[in-house]
Amino acid sequence: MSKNKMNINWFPGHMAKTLRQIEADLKLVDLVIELLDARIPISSQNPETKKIVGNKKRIVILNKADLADEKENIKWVNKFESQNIPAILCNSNTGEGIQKITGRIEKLMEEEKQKAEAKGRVGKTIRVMIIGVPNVGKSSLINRMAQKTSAQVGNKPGVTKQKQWIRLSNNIELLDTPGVLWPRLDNQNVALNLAYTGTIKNEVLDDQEVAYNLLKYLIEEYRQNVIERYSLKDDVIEAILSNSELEENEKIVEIMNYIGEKRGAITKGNNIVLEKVSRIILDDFRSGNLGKITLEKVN
Ligand SMILES: Nc1nc2c(ncn2[C@@H]2O[C@H](COP(=O)(O)OP(=O)(O)OP(=O)(O)O)[C@@H](O)[C@H]2O)c(=O)[nH]1
Ligand SMILES: [Mg+2]
Repeated sequence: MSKNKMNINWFPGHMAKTLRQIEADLKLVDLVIELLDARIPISSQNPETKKIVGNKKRIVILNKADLADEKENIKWVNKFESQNIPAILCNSNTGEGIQKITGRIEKLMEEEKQKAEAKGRVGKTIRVMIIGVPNVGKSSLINRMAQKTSAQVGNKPGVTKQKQWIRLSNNIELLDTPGVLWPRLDNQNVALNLAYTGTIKNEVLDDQEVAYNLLKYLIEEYRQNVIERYSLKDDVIEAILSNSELEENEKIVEIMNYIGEKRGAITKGNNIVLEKVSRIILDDFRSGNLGKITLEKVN
């Protein structure tokens, strides 16, 4: 397994341009929806978000909540709320949780609304934009929010760059182009988390290395999910893990072999094909077949 792939630069060429675009768009909105992956709320957050968003009001959406551990979802919501950041769990594929968003936006803007009304400005529009790392579900969320309220999409005159706005309710409009932020890849743990969830594509990290590390985590934190998914035997796993003749990494490879045996990932010569096992594990994780799993827990 190669280690050197870890140090790849992650689209730095687009970074400055994207950032300028986001900064320009931010000037047009009152509030930012920051979309995070509920399975990796830390790794899917751009470290510069606070700086980029500045003093704008912010709502966090923990998306793909359907794929994450329900107990951990609740802990994460509480953690954000305890920092005064409204947080909502969503599944942008089915629309679950989406209906809560406009209510939270209105609540967050209540004070501004009253101030505006005191000055005689009634019915002021609240403008919102979505930001998030690639693949976190920005487009899905926009489509969901639009559908739910039978969106009116249209050009608005009077805005310097003609932007598309989607009217969500009487007074909320959503910018229909999301701000794509880059994830942080200088940290190997973050890079792996983004690879497990499919944010970083295969060219960046190799499948075997990613699957090996994922399985290691799953055996520690979600062992029963692995055992059930591949019909493994508890005592075989126990025997591998307590085998003092095996190094720690050999134990995980041994479990990969065991999964390969169970799933028929075997060549004619009866060798387990680790590449195939790796794909099986990664596909099962990403599609939710390994169950609801959170990779970063509140500590
Ligand atoms: N299970 C699940 N899948 C989701 C959810 N939201 C989005 N997806 C899936 O995640 C993938 C990426 O979704 P997109 O909406 O294209 O993500 P994006 O942030 O717009 O991606 P980029 O435009 O590439 O930055 C798609 O396969 C979606 O179906 C969710 O809440 N749950
Ligand atoms: Mg998109």
